[in-house]
Amino acid sequence: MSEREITRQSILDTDIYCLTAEKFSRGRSNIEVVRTMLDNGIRLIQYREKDKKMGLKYAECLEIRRMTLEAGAAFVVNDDIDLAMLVKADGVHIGQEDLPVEAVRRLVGEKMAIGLSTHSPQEAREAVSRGADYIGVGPIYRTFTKEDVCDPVGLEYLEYVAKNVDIPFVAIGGIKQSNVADVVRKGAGCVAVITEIVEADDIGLAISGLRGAMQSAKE
Ligand code: 3NM
Repeated sequence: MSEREITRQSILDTDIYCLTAEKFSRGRSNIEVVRTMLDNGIRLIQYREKDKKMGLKYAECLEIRRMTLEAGAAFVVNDDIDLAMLVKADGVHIGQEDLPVEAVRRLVGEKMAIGLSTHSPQEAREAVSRGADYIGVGPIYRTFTKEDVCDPVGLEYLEYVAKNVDIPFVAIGGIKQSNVADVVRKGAGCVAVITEIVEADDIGLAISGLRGAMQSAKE
């Protein structure tokens, strides 16, 4: 796959946004899973590990940063702004209860993308006015991967964002090969997935299946 320029504006210019989750990876390490993702053409990776110690997260992020740079892929760190800055990630992804976007911007400077999870039209509007570079839109379907997640917002909220929000967005939550066509038809160009990929017997096959279903929905 050809190299792409990674900027705050272009970070979501790809089809699948893969997130790590070692506890769902069936004995495979995050490094091994990310290697397979990159080898199968994934160009946007988010490091998301809620339960690991900071020292271990730092070591894993350093390695994933090296691997993503080599592959010409973008790298985003979830929650930990210090970690994102230390490893020179392309972006940091935060939630509604984290520091406000304006404060994160003061820390990370003008180059790093800030992604914000949103669950309603009001949160989407606020994300734009606070200066987020992209928003997560979800959970589209029920998910058991994220703890304390709200009820699914369904395709309706996604449709609202596709029609009314001017910054890039990514659909997330319970997205599978079997339902991704509906998500694409409602306007999502990029989908974020955890278990559909990290839990798969064959990660390469899961990626090509999802990609194929997205392509057919676009045709
Ligand atoms: N954020 P899976 S849903 C990390 O709605 C995350 O903001 C969500 O995992 C949100 O693809 C979610 O396994 C979990 O359902 C996505």
